[in-house]
Amino acid sequence: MVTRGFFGRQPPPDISNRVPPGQALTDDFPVLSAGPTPKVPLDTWKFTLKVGPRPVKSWTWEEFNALPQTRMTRDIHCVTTWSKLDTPWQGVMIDDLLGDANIEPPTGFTLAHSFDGYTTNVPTADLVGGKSMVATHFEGKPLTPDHGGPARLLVPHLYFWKSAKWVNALQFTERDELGFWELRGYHAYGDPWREQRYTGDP
Ligand SMILES: Nc1nc2c(c(=O)[nH]1)N[C@H]1C(S)=C(S)[C@@H](COP(=O)(O)O)O[C@H]1N2
Ligand SMILES: [Mo]
Repeated sequence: MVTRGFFGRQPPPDISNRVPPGQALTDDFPVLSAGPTPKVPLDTWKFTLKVGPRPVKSWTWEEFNALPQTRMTRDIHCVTTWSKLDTPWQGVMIDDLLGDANIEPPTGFTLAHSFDGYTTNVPTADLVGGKSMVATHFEGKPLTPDHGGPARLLVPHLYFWKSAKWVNALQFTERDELGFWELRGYHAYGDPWREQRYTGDP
């Protein structure tokens, strides 16, 4: 913490407008998983883009790490009511995955799949246009296994359950197919600013 005394000191930044309704700030990084942390060996790690049932492109860990890397610092909001500001991530933008696969977004909806069997649905428009990445680093270090390492989806503008840990595929679907938590009472979209926590929230 650096202070510059009474003169020239900036007023504290207003952060209240960065905290969505019903959320409280935390400096910790809680771990929330539906099951145990899976072991994901890098030598068999593979990430796949699918259109419906059809795989269109896969990357090994080595190939994935040769893709353009982007850094992105964002606020994150968990449906269990914690928010964490300015979390620094690094990884591969979904835009760059589509670019490397040489495809345009093929359908309006996406279902993310993970090594632990977890799934979550996100409209494709929420993954492209610089909004989302497959993150491999947090705070400049490789993502730890409990937080989804080696790689997790990061969709920071939606509740954090949309950021699938241990992600291994994005499947583009014709319809909005619900994922693990969405089938169990969580909102299909999950906008923290509209407090879309549960099915039936407006
Ligand atoms: N594969 C997988 N991804 C997951 C989960 C999970 O159980 N499995 N839990 C989700 C939930 S409910 C939340 S709040 C965040 C928690 O991420 P963290 O443990 O890094 O805080 O991961 C999400 N991604
Ligand atoms: Mo969660």
